[in-house]
Amino acid sequence: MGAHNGKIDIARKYIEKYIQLGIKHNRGYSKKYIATVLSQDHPDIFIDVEDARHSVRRATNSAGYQDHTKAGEDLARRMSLIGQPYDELKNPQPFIIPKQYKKPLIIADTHSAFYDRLATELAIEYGLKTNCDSVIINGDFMDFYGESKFDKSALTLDGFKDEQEWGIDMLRLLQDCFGKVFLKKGNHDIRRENLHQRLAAKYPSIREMSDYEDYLFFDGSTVEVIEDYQKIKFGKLNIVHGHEIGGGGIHVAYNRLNKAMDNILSAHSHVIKQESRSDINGNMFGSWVIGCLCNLHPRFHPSNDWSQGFARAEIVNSEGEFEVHARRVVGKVSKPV
Ligand SMILES: [Mn+2]
Repeated sequence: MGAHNGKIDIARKYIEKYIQLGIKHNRGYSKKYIATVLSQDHPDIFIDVEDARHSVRRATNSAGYQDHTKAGEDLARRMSLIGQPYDELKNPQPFIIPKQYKKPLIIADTHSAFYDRLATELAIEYGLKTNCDSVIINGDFMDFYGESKFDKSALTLDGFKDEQEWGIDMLRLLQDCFGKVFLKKGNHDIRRENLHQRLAAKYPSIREMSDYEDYLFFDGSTVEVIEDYQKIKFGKLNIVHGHEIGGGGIHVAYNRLNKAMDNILSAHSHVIKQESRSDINGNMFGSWVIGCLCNLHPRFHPSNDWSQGFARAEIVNSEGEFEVHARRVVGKVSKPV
């Protein structure tokens, strides 16, 4: 027994402890993790993490850890020493619109600097006229064009500060008009965070960043932010921005209905489409793609088949059944789709 065996003995004790913890909590601890704890607990014995890792490896290569897995405890022991999967979703549960909100105006794809003033005004006006009690911004409220991977002019890069002011002013207007704002992040809203994460990997000093609530904060704000991967439940209607479930193409409403296999309202594609289907039992499901509120011919995508539109939804009974009233912007007015 020399110093070397002492190292392996102590590594074995830790490994056994983490195997038992792993079995108990149904999770795994990597050898690196165990080595890190070992070297922190025993700086007198292990020079560094690599030194501890060497002992952990030697210990786990010996009998008792390399048994061929038959079933049951052998397999559970082996799985306890395999690292956890990466778990990045903060709250993967759906966001449920509280029952007190029964008539939301639903808008999407304003894209901040590229928003269309008239279309946005028509949407707000319609929401006010129909007594909407809240507004759901269904993604791509902001654009963050300056942070896209496409080439851009210095002018658009320079607009970052104004963009933040636009976001705050628009949210404040919507809250004043409807009382409550639900702000779901779309693929453009998260550009800011994505860029920051890429930079933070290089420059750890900038790891801290404001979250979306803080970035768009104003005095008296009760805006609720919904993550980009989180779906919204409004009674029996599922609401997603669109990028979360894919299913684009010409038949976007049909494709998203097939993906969801349930009622679905989405945006993201900047077109207006509707589809409905019945299942084998006669239950009917609908799909609404609501169009955008941005400029139809922005410089980054001048020719396209986009349409401007918006919708309102309404809960009609205690079962959570609902109606969707979709609107299309035509000239200077909005009309039912
Ligand atoms: Mn989008």
